[in-house]
Amino acid sequence: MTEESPVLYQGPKRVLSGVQPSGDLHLGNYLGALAKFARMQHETDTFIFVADLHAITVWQDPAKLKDQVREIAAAYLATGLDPKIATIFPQSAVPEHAELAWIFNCVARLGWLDRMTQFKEKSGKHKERASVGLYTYPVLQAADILIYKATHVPVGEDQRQHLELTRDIAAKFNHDFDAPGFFPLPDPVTQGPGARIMSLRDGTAKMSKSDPSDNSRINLTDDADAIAQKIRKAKTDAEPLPETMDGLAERPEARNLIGVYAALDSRSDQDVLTEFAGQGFGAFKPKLADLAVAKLAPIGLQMRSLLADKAQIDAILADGAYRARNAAAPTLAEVKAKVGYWAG
Ligand code: AQP
Repeated sequence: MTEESPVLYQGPKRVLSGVQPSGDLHLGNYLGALAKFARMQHETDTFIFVADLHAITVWQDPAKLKDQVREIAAAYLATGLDPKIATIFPQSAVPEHAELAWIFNCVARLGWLDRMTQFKEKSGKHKERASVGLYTYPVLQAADILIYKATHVPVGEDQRQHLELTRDIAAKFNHDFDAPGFFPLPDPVTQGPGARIMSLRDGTAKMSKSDPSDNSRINLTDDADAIAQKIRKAKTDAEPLPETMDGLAERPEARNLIGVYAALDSRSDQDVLTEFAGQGFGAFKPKLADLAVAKLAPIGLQMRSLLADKAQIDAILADGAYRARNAAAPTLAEVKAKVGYWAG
């Protein structure tokens, strides 16, 4: 007997992703996520949100949260998202995310969440003191994606495990509620340069907003001097650059800087090595600093100019929220009918 193949989702391709307003955006967020958003909006229907529901899984100052949301929106715009093409909105303005997340809390299994490595990293030694929201964060993430029946999710490598969980939740919902092919099993879009940018101080740790050392990351709001200085101070070694990537296997900091150069210049790592082979960091770092300043300083300038007009950013977010709710509401109505709830 042959096993029946599962009924696949037949709907259109749709992109969804988001970033938390929980600190300064950095080069890793830009290369791993924002740069991909701007590229993908031209290929398909694109929804990009500011993840302010996720942000409060750890403490956020209420007096600052709205401005933090505006900053992420400004970063989206400054890195090329066009609100006439993509739908850009704050997550908290679309209550359907939270409502679907509750239903998914009852679909997801404790054992699945227990395996999430990001919770272990973020809760640290005192996991009993972490918020319940931090633990169920990946379930809300599944709702963020599936409320729009998104099929493609551009993210950095660190989000792969959460995307697997989204696929498990979608498959279990489709199975449990006798709805074959109702939800898509979305694919993470991690390929391409910059999927995992490492700290400038430690080539084995991810570049991260929450790293206490500001020198570990290049912030999108850093000016030209700060960018150049952070690259000058980046940890490296005394060896010259090799001819092939194999020669960087045991040199994580050097490999990271080559990767950053390649991603910023839209070239392959090997291509960059071929240009710099035999040279030391004394020669390479100034070239990388020039490139990073040329690519990133204009983003910071543009963000500052956009943030000077809060009313304009708020209008873009309000329009995006209206469009997002129109897209989310029909999915939630269908889900409620499948679960056996009253409509409305
Ligand atoms: N170092 C990185 N390299 C490539 N991509 C990265 N991303 C984050 N760090 C890197 C991607 O950026 C997107 C938005 O991330 P987020 O702010 O929603 O959450 P995060 O992954 O928790 O970001 P941080 O900077 O690492 O924050 P903290 O320090 O709070 O943990 C995601 O697509 C992510 O993959």
